[in-house]
Amino acid sequence: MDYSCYLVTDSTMIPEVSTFLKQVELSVSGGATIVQLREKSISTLDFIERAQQVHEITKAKNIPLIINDRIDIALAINAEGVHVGQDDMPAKLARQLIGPDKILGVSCSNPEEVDIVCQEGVADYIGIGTVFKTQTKTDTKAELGPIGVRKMLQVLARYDLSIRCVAIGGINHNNVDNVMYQCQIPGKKLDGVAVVSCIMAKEDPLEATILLKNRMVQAPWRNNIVSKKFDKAAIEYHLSKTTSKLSGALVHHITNNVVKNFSANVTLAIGASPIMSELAEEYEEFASKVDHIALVLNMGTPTYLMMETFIKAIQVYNKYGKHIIFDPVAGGATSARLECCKLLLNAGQISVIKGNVGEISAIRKLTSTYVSGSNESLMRGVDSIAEIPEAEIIRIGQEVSQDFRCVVVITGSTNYVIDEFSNNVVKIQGGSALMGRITGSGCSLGSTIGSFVAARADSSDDDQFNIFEAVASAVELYNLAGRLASKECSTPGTFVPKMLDFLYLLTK
Ligand code: 3NM
Repeated sequence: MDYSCYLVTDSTMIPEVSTFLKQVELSVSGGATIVQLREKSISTLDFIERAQQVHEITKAKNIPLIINDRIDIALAINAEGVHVGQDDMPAKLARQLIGPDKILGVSCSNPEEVDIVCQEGVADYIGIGTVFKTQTKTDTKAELGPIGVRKMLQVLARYDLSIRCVAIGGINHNNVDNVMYQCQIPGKKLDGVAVVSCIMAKEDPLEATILLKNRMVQAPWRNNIVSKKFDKAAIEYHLSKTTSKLSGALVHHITNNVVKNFSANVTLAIGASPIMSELAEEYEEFASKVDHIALVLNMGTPTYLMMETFIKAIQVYNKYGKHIIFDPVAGGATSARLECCKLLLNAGQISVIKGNVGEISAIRKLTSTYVSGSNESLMRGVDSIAEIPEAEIIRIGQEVSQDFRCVVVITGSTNYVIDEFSNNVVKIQGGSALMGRITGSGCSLGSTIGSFVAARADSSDDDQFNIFEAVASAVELYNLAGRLASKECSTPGTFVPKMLDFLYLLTK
């Protein structure tokens, strides 16, 4: 059974130039691997006739036809299966009626529903939804995003069953690669996506189906994220290799009002170029035209408008395969801020998450393995007050890296750079206590990381780009500058220019 390209029909959105059957036929020709006939307001007689017509199309291509909700119609036309929602015929009864051989699918919108399906053990697959907001079905429950989908995959993975899964809701050509990439945990990933409007409403459903299938395959730039095993000599090597390229790096910051000036100065001091832009209309030009560009998203001083800007930027930079560094400033300070983090991490793929222990612990609450109750109050304002043993800090970082498929940087008197995909953890000596007495020292590490990632993110580079080493060497440089600066002064006012000077001298 191939669930990869699961077409769910809807007869209310057919373009004027086409007919319902033509849309289904063309999609099947384009490679839909399974079709669900879903009719919400049609007479039984018409439903049967339509089901027979669609069945002719699917039988000709030897793919299964699933009937939504109406078991009587599935039996009447001998369809290959049925799909039931949570308010439809209970799965166990449906299985009794259709017998052991037909396909049975069940919709699930939360981990508890998945658990019940697994315990009952009668379903062949589950439909996980609603992933994103959709105009097609307006009575849906809360949007899950990839974060919610992963929590449901964890339940599936716990049971050693062969229940398959597809995601549904708001999935289209623009986000299908992210959905497939982000909705996975160790040992369990989606078997496919179920879509309605991105095929049924299209004037060329054949082309739309081909495009969707092509885009499901992971974008090639992401292969580069998985890096080789790190060794100490690599930091020195990458530091020297990257500094010569920093002059070509552009770092687009969408950052908070407190640190804009200092972050721009740090970026300039190390030889890279900063842009501070919140004008969404120009993001497409940046991301498409500049090879060596990275985006730094910093969530300090958040506003509703900023959240919209962030989401737009994530989508555009993902589209062009450009790396994003996310700084969840004070992510754990309030539940509203954690919701902001969730919104952004659901909006697309982030390459690097950087924060102090409190911030990364807050992000960990969004992981699929998190069990509530532990380490609840870790933030005071934007400063981390966490005192957690090293092994636990590393474990938190690993869980975040695993779920979000990114490099994690945890800052503090010791810094940890963690990447679960290359099984790397490196400890980097901290800068100076004075860094905690000025604004923007953490945020500007984000600028430095962004500069290093942008400088090295070049597929034509003879040496394969390795994001872990780029990030680790940025963290090393930044903290080294801090240590050297603090040797020459003991007060914050003098520390700031000294820090900039050493960043300049070390990279020059
Ligand atoms: N079921 P589109 S969402 C049929 O959440 C259906 O269970 C959903 O349509 C669920 O691909 C949905 O056009 C509609 O967004 C999906």
